[in-house]
Amino acid sequence: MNKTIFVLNGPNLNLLGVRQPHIYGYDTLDDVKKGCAEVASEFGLDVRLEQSNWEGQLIDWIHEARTTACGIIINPAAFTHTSVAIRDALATCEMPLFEVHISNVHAREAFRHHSYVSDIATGVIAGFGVEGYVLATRRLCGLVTKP
Ligand code: DHK
Repeated sequence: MNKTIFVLNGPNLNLLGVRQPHIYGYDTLDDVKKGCAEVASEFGLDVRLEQSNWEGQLIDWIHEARTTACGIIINPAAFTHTSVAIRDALATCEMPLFEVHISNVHAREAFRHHSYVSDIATGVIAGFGVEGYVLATRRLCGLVTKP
């Protein structure tokens, strides 16, 4: 079995920690990576965290995940609400898929209420801050390591 969990992040999340901290908090993607890796290691798994502002790059990583990952956690950020291409790429992956949003998208502007990913995801977490990534990691690890 592949032992790597892909944690993919979309546009503007490179600015996590400094971007609108009242919405997204002060933790950085490095903090996210540490938190997820810590949990994954309890299960003998590891984490590859990536971020891109480019849709095509995210799609390339999703394609890579198809053969090298045991599961995907993705925060597509703004692409959540716009990208059929990311949805189609994710739909080709036969592994657990968790969609994470740091903020509660349902309590924000109406255009953030629709996701192209949610209905093909194993689970969705929104509004738990960056803790959402860690919770998704724990659930994913449980799913892929259960006998
Ligand atoms: C992050 C973004 O950048 C927004 O475009 C999404 C998401 C919400 C988040 O809460 O993590 O609408």
